[in-house]
Amino acid sequence: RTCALLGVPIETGASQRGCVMGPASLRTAGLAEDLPTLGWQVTDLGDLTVGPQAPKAHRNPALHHLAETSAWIAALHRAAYDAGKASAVPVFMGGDHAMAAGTVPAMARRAAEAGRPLFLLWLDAHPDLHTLDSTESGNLHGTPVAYFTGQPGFDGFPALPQKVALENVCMMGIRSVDAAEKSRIRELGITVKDMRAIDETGVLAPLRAFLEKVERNKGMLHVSFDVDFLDPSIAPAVGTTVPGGATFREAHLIMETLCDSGLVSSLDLVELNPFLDERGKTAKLLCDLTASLFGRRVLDRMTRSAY
Ligand code: DIR
Ligand code: MN
Ligand code: MN
Ligand code: MN
Repeated sequence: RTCALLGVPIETGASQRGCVMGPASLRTAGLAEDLPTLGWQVTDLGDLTVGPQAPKAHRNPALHHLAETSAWIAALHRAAYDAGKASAVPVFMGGDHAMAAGTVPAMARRAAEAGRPLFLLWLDAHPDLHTLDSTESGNLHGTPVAYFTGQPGFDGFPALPQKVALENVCMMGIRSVDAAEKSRIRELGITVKDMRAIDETGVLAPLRAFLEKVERNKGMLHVSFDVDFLDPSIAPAVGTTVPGGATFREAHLIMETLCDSGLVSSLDLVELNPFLDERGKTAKLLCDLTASLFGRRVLDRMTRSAY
């Protein structure tokens, strides 16, 4: 079983700087050392780079860094696809969530070539469903889901190589939704297990229902993990904390259950801002959650100083 790590130090989609250090922080926390102990052969592909870009104008004056972010997305359409060729399970170490506009379509193309549909588990406080016109913050990390499900309003982004079917998307942990996103969720009928739903049923029932659907359809499964999915008390290193997030055990149980399913074929770890971290606490938690996804069991877990 092979896993490739690709660093994606993009921060132009976020409101504040720091995500550029995400891949380095995950490496420092030991991501590449944890996975081999679980029987995985790990290759670190290093960090993707994108050169300076000439500015791109857009009718929405709030948008910032459109040219740079678009260049990252185009570079990822190639690099993420190649990483998917090079290993069974590529892990994309972000970087802000705009990178999902690159990784997810690349994984959809990989799935399509294997004759399989791509499913997407979106773990986030936010649905990231803005178009280039509807975003008021102008932060492009709020737009990838609308882009890769093929919604209109993305002139300025690269042409979409392969779209993800709306009915294959499941969102969990959602608790901060802008008005334009709310109407889009209703209109498109996206499956959103918000925090209220998780409070009521726990994480397991909706996750198992989704995994059964992936299995029935012989799908590949991409997991996009935004740090702000987690409660800020355990994961402070993100620019957009929202109270009331997933607990330590809810998050681990999701990862352990995903591992048991054997269905996960790629992973994004996004929005880690080490500038806001407390002695690497959030980076270490992300590494431990990734280890749970890659097979670490409760009884294997090493004692680690408090989160
Ligand atoms: C908000 C925040 N909906 C925006 N989005 C974030 O700026 O559009 N997504 N932080 O992860
Ligand atoms: Mn996000
Ligand atoms: Mn978020
Ligand atoms: Mn907003």
